[in-house]
This record gives sequence, structure tokens and C-alpha cells, in this order.
Amino acid sequence: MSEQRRPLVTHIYTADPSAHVFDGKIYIYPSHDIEHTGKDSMEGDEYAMEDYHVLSMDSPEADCVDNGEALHMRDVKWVSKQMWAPDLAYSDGAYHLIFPARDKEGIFRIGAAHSDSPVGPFKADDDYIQGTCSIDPCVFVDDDGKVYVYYGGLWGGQLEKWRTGKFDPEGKEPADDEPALTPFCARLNSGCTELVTKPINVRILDENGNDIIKSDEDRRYFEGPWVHKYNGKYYLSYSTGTTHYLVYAISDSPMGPFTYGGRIMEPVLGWTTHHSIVEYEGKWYIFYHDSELSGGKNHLRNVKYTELHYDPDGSIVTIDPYK
Ligand code: FUB
Repeated sequence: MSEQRRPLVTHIYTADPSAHVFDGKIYIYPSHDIEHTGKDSMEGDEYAMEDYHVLSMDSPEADCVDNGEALHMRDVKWVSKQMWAPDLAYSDGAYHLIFPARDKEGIFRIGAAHSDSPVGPFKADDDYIQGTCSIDPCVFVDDDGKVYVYYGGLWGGQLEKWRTGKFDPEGKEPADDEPALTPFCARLNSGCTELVTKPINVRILDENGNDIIKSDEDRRYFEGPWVHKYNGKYYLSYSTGTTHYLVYAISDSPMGPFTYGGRIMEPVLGWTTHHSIVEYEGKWYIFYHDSELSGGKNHLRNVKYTELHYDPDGSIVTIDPYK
């Protein structure tokens, strides 16, 4: 594979790439960033996305193709605005696009849309998946066919507003010395229409078996979970938000607890970091974004990829995105 590290497409802005391989082809499910004339805010108003396009590549060396609009918010009954970072699962013979957006009350929820084709078009369910909240769903289908969804993001993503189990508009992050918030995890049914277990917050532990605390901003969870399996271990990777790293933690179980393993990528140009990890013909790749194409505008990003390497002990070799 050529070391691309340049925008995969340049005719639209794309971010938050979730990459998957189906029938020898790479499919990328990104957010579709658009211009926004309002003010930036802590709630992420500038991330005003309205639809999804599916990108694909016949192989890592091939050009990246935009397969056009796969789902627009006008066709999703429960959505009011902001269709953020999606993922896709193949399960039960169909392709399921799992995506977050604000509902009619302005609360982020996670919905599903389905297709016979990996590039859509996708038909959305009438309502969001009951029991879900927040943003950044990652759907992991284990070798036994069980489907897991991980989700949650701080600040704009509202994760801190769900600490009591109900939406609290005044909800805050924990104190500095308390365990940091972590993503929710639940099992989905094979048709990806409903949760079949109660969501739990996965635990992310340090080297001494203690929960990573809120003030440990180099390692604590912020948003953008991704789960992949390597040599029988489950890797949960995520963004640290305020410190702009992509990091990972490892477990023997898909629901954790996960133990912090290290840093995957140093900060990119732009505030957000969001990625996915996928295997293609025995090599591993990380898809991620930065804001190169827009000259550094945080909300106008572009998807890139590069190869990912493991050390013999299973640790991931840290990537400097600009070297
Ligand atoms: O794209 C909107 C938000 O920015 C995503 O949900 C986060 O992960 C961050 O990339």
C-alpha cells in the first residue's frame, strides 16, 4: 500500500471514517462535513452535517470513489439535525448503517438504517434505537456473530448529561480524581434494530488496575470509540479529546474491562481526532481525519489512512501523522 496520508477525496469534506472490508473491497462510512455560518459552540453547533456518503476503494492502492448520497436527514423521521459520525455492520445478510443525530428535542440518539448493498441507499427505521443516547456509535460483530455497539462522547456529544441514567441538561463531568466517563456498550439484535442487553459503561483501567481518572487527560476517554480484534484480544481505541491523542486499551472480553495500552497517533491538524482500524489482506490500516483540505478549520475535515503496525507483544506502534 502506498502511504497515502493525503485526503482520500477532495470534492467534499469528510470525517470520522469507519472502514470495513466486504468482498475484497474497502468501504468507508464517514461524516459529511459542510459549511456552517453560525458561531462555533461547546455543543458543536458548527458540525452541522445533514447526510451520509459512502466511499469505497477496490484495493488500498486504488482511487477512492464517492458512491453518492446514501441517507439524508430529510428521510429520517426522528432526526432534527446534526447527523454525526456513523458506523456500519453487516449482520443477518444485510448492511446496517448506525448513526447518531439530535432528535426533535435536541438530544443525541442513535438510529439505524438498512440496505442490501454496502453503499446504500439506506432505509431508516421510524424511531431511534430505544435506550440509546449520545454519539459516535461503533458496531463490532464478533466471530460468533454477536453484535456489540459502543457509543458516547463528551461535551457536544452529551455523555456527561447521562450520569444519572436520565438526560440531565445540567449534567457535568466527574471531579478530577474520580473515574473518567467511559463509552456505553450493549449488544444489538442481529437485525440491528434494538438493544438486547442493558447498556453498561465499560471500564478503562490503568496499569495498576485502577479506573483511569478524569484529570488524566492524556489517557481518559473523550469520544470516538472503535473496537477491533487482534490475536484474540479486543482493542478499544478512542480519542482523548482535549489532548487530541488516539489511544487504545486491551481486554479479553468485548465488554471489558480494558487496560490502557498506549498511544496510536499523535495530534493532527484540527481539534477533533476520530479513527477506525481495519485489516486488509493481512495488513492493518488506520483511517482517520485532519483539517488539511480546509487549511485547519476544525469542522471541515478530510479522511486519510495509513498503515498500522503492532509490536510482537501486541502493542501498537505510535504514528506521527506528518512523518
Ligand atoms: O463529527 C462530529 C464529531 O466530531 C464526532 O462525533 C466526534 O467524534 C468528532 O470527530
